Amino acid sequence: MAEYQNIFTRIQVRAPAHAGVALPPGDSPRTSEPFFAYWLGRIGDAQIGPIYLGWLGTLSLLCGLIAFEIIGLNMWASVNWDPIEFVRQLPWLALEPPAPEYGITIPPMAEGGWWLMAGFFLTASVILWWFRMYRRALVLGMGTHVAWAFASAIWLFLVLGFIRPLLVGSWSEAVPFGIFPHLDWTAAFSIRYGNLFYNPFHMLSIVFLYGSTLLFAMHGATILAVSRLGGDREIEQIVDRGTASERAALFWRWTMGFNASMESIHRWAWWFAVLCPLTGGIGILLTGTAVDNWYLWAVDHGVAPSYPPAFEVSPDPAAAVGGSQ
Ligand code: 07D
Ligand code: 07D
Repeated sequence: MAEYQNIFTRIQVRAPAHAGVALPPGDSPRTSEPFFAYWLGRIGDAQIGPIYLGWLGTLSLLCGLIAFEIIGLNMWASVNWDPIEFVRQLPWLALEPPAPEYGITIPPMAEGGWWLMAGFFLTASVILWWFRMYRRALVLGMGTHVAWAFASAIWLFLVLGFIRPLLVGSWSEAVPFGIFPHLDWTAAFSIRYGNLFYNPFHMLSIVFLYGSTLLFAMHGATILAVSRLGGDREIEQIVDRGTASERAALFWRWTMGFNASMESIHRWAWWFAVLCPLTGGIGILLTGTAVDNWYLWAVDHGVAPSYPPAFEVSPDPAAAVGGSQ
């Protein structure tokens, strides 16, 4: 018997390439001749394609490409079109949102207009991709769980770059495009609003982020540990007694007194993943709208101790004279 105790898939099942179920009338045909890739077969299914592109997929890729081009060309322009500098400085380059004086008006192209346009196309791309996932799931007779999990990430994305800037009346509050610049934004946002660690929704989001990795580790490890007994054949395992899956359940009942079921573990995974950006989005939405300084909020609510009044300084730097500039 082949051993499954390996980080790679040990067994590749090869059947003649299969195009998948028939599509309903009105759907586009699937594109590309299927082929097999041995190394991809080591981490997944070796058959590549055919892919369903359809008009939603095509439009989404097109919008994504436009956004990517706008961002890339602006970054390239920012180094005077020098290709070497572009590659060298790429992680530090940015396409920044408009300055605060523009509020939520449409600024000149070079002063944030490109940022607004890139944001528009990126958002269109993400939303079109969402509809694609939703529609493909329906066509396959599946539930739409993947689309709703994706919607949760899109919620945080929209809060960060669109909904919250609208609520506070300024595009300048939104995230810049750029690898390190968006990290600088994240750090600056936290400091500007009094330390995001004291935002209870940031706390919740972290719970679900860490919780997701823990659950993923537990589930992945458990199934791998019983895959030599057929534990990866989940459907038979759910309905049968005395299976590898039952042994896996027993392992957890013996070690921590409780076990998920083959069905419930996937519901746990779904909820943890979904709640991470969902709670995160709520936290960001409350920042600068309902709460201006999370540290002072935490002091008020008995979460953090206040600093001793040793110095004659304002407890809220943002409220000090000139603090908002
Ligand atoms: C592994 C699936 C594959 C996806 C990948 C990402 C791009 C961006 C475009 C330069 C897990 C593809 C990346 C298309 C290139 C341009 C214009 C998913 C996997 C490989 N971040 N963030 C990263 C995005 C925010 C934060 C990396 C996007 C918030 C921190 C990558 C968004 C805040 C750190 C990236 C977004 C925030 C990162 C790796 C959108 C708070 C890191 C991502 C659309 C949530 C890490 C240098 C990854 C890093 C990192 C992309 C939003 C914080 C560039 C697309 C504003 C603290 N972020 N991020 O693997 O190494 O995700 O940064 O909202 O430390 Mg970010
Ligand atoms: C970004 C959802 C949008 C992504 C979409 C994907 C493409 C690319 C291309 C496939 C990730 C679109 C994809 C366009 C396609 C290809 C190739 C989800 C995104 C739609 N924090 N923090 C979080 C921690 C601090 C800050 C969440 C830890 C500091 C800000 C998470 C620590 C400061 C924000 C989290 C820590 C700070 C966050 C994100 C530790 C900085 C947010 C969850 C140990 C100094 C975001 C409420 C997520 C949030 C967020 C973790 C520290 C700032 C749990 C572990 C105190 C401003 N932080 N953080 O799912 O929701 O992101 O906050 O120190 O906005 Mg934080």
